[in-house]
Amino acid sequence: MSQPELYSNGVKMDLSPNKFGELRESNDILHDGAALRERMTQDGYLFFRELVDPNVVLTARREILLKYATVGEIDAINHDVMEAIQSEHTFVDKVNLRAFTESVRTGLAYENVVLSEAVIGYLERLLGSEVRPYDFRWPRFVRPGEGCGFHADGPYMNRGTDKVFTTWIPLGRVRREEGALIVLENSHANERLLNTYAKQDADKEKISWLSTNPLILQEQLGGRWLSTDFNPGDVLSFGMHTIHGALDNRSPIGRCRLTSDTRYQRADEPLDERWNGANPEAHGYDKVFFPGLGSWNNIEFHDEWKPVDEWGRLVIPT
Ligand SMILES: O=C(O)CCC(=O)C(=O)O
Repeated sequence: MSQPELYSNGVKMDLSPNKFGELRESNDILHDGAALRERMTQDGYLFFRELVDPNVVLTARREILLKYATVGEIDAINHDVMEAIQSEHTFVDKVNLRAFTESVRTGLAYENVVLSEAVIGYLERLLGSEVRPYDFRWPRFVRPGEGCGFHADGPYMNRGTDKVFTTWIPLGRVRREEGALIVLENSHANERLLNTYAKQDADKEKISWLSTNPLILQEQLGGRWLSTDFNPGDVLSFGMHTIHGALDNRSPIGRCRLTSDTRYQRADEPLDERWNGANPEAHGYDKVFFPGLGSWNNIEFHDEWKPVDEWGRLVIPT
């Protein structure tokens, strides 16, 4: 089968074997805490096939996609809602996005995935302690044509401890050309980044993406970009220093990508207050997490956090 061309941030990926590879699967060590820690230290990520029951994941997919259909983001008239085909008639700029995003983030079926025994059990073994999931969560809807810049999570999550772990969970099948996550091999151990970028605070220092060019970044840091075709139930987990981003969603049939990224740490370590508590501050109370819409050709909308008015509606600068 021929490999589709892959792009990230509009740049064509180099798919030669020394530049691009498959994520290593770690199902063989899932129940061995010491082995999980050793491999996380060595690779900067752990990847499991079908860690979560696929039916639990697909129930969450349906819960969230019905909400996106309600605001006209996906076409549930001409297609099965589970196909997540982008609608031409979004009215997302007319609704209370603050309420909408909270409803997506706190849905019961979604929580059943990110707080599942399978996910928490894995993290308990990895951390060797009780686990504290972050209160804020990042279910992510990525339209065709959209993607994500390269970064590590540390600068966004490091106010309490840098021993925080992300899980990236596809809520349905995500083929690589539909916007799969990519991690840069060995980037978590790059001394220069550990001494500079990793210590920054994204909000205080107002930093943006480390890079939006996968080839230049790879040239600078070395390593292969790693990814795979993801299936429901798969979980990719990584630490705060692993450089990652996404392949652009170039679905030939207009399928939107639905995934989740959530964070967890030891319960006995201090928390980053941006993401925890009854009303997390996130990146400011006047913004909501709503990635994408760059095609609206509005520079503000290249940010994943969008300004909203007092009614929670998108503020579209003129
Ligand atoms: O899903 C994506 O496109 C980006 C996710 C991400 O940046 C993260 O999990 O930290």
